[in-house]
Amino acid sequence: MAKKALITGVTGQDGAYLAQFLLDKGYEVFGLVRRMVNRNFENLEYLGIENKIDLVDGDLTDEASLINVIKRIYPDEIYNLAAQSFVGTSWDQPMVTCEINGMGVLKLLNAIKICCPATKFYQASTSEMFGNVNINGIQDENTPFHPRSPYAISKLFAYWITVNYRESYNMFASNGILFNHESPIRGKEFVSRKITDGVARIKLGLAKEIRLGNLDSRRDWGFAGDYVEAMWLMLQQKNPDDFIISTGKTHSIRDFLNLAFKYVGIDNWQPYIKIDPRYKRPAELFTLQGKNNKAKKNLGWEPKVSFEKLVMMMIDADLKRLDNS
Ligand code: NAP
Ligand code: G4F
Repeated sequence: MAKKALITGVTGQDGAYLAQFLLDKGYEVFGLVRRMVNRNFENLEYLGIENKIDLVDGDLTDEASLINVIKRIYPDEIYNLAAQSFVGTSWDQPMVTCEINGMGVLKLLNAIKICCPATKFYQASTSEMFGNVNINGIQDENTPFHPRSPYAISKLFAYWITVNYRESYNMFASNGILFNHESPIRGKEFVSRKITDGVARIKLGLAKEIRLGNLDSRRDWGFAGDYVEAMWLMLQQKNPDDFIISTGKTHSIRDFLNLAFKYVGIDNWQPYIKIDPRYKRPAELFTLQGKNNKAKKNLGWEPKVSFEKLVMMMIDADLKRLDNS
């Protein structure tokens, strides 16, 4: 019989790629979707899987809905990818962010403990939890946390409650500490897609500038399609554990701009960039670079898509989209 997986956040970037990955592995895939006036299945449609997933109604902030869904499906694996995932918004809406990203995870773990304690659980933890610790070095699973945003703080609660349920109730609950990962279906509010969409528009004569904040921050950027495999691998291990998933390399926003503009034949990008204080953050996280040795050794996982290839893939996809619109 096919294994059953429940994905929360299935309409997001990672949810769509993970659903595609699990469908290819022969899983029966269920996706939790919350009520919206206008539901958006764009990412699932982009990957051509919108009709292959069983969509179930529920919201991470509503424990009763989670219990109902879990009792209906009895999934073998649950991947919790749902979140208010935009760091910038977390200063404007700190309570909603903590309600979904923090308490929502506790509600989901509790629902699993009550209904199906043997179900394996994956929690989407984040490199944001490290903050500026070890800024000149590389972060690994032993680096202490110092979160710098309401988003990171909410995720730190979720990280520890996942560890706690594992230790208290012997549940199979693992944290993936994922560094930034992007793709052609990344939300346009994130800097990578904002740049590739903006560069494509400038190339096609549809825009004149891109407004950005801090160009000096550095991120360890990988491809989302590679990272969802690591999520799955974590739940195939004998024992639950926590893993960093990253490329091990770091680049600045300026590096990203250099590469993106160069790819469309523009060498001097400075005139197209306007610094806008609206996009600067109250507390910045300057540098992220993750050491992925544990994942390489224990999961046999490695990133396949390089930074350069990722940027080109995203620009190609944005050029194609805009050409067709
Ligand atoms: P994303 O594209 O923003 O997707 C977030 C998903 O969560 C959407 O499907 C959204 O549904 C859903 N959601 C939000 N609030 C919900 C609620 N109350 N109940 C049910 N669903 C809800 O995020 P992503 O980039 O795919 O990231 C996936 C997860 O990994 C997130 O938890 C994120 O914090 C974490 N993470 C991401 C990265 C990265 O670089 N991408 C790195 C580390 C960790 P709607 O369509 O209804 O809005
Ligand atoms: O693309 P970003 O918004 O991603 P950020 O804040 O690193 O968060 C992403 O990665 C985390 C993993 O480390 C996830 F947990 C989280 O859910 C999300 O997926 O910003 C990247 C950097 C920041 O330093 C920001 O200040 O880019 C800088 N930046 C400069 N100008 C900008 C802009 N960011 C955005 N979004 N928009 C700008 O105009």
